[in-house]
Amino acid sequence: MAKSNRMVTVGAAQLGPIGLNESRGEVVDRLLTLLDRAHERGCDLVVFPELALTTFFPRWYFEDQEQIDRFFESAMPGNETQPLFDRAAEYGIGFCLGFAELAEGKRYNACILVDKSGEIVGKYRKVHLPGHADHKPERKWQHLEKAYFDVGDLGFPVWRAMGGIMGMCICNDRRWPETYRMMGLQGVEMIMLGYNTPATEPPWGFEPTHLASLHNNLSMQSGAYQNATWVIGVAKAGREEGCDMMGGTLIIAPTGEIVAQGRTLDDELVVADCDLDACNHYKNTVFNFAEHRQPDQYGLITETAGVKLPPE
Ligand code: CDV
Repeated sequence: MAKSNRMVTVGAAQLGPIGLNESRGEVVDRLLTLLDRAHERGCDLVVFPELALTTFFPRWYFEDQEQIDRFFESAMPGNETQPLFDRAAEYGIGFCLGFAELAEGKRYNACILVDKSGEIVGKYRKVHLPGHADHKPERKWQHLEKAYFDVGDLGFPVWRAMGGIMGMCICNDRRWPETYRMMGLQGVEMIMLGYNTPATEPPWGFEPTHLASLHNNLSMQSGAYQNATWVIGVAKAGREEGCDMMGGTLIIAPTGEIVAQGRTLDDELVVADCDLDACNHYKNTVFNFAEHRQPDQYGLITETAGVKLPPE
């Protein structure tokens, strides 16, 4: 029987570690292998992680701008990424790809949505940049996203693609309810996101692995449920240049339930059939925004970034 055009078979393409000196060509070959597997398994859409073409370079302090810029793409597709676009179009598979973008002198932690014909139909630039802007030699690992990237300037757009309403965000964005709600208010039905999350040493201090994993699931499951949307969270995993990265790739239904999850810390394709009509029930009932939200009462959310304490 033919698949309904509201059923999207998604391949969450987790990546194992990428070495500092691994070339774009070598990485793209790994992405192509995952794409081949996705084709064999009947996927319509493949989601790759944040900064999927290189190692997670903000963990190092580089003084020289040229050393930083080698991790950035100034064209998308470029020579090295073109084969990914070609193979995906040949298979009729759409994909979401995270990469470092150099555009008009600005540097973004970005991702794109490519449709089944190989056209870029959406772009997102990461808004919530974690970490620090200054070198912290006392830290075992740097987290220099605030130094190497500009804050995303595209807001949280959504696009009509793959038969539904699709949105994207990147890594730390997944911890913020505003991210999901901005897309929820535009009727999003599937949010794709990739992440690079250390298993024990986030920039805010030591955390046991079980908490890193709890917070990963908690954020994405609540974002899915409270906005009645699918969430596809895809990890870069394993020991990358000595730093343990959390896996935990998840496909989450609009009920908040996990329907598929990664089992390894390596390149792995996690597949699920995602019925976009499964969003309808909660969008029309408990989270019928038009009927139940009270935006007049939410002023503080856009008035202030920090906490406004009550008077003493
Ligand atoms: N790449 C990220 O944005 N990582 C952040 C933390 C761990 C710095 C995250 O929220 O997972």
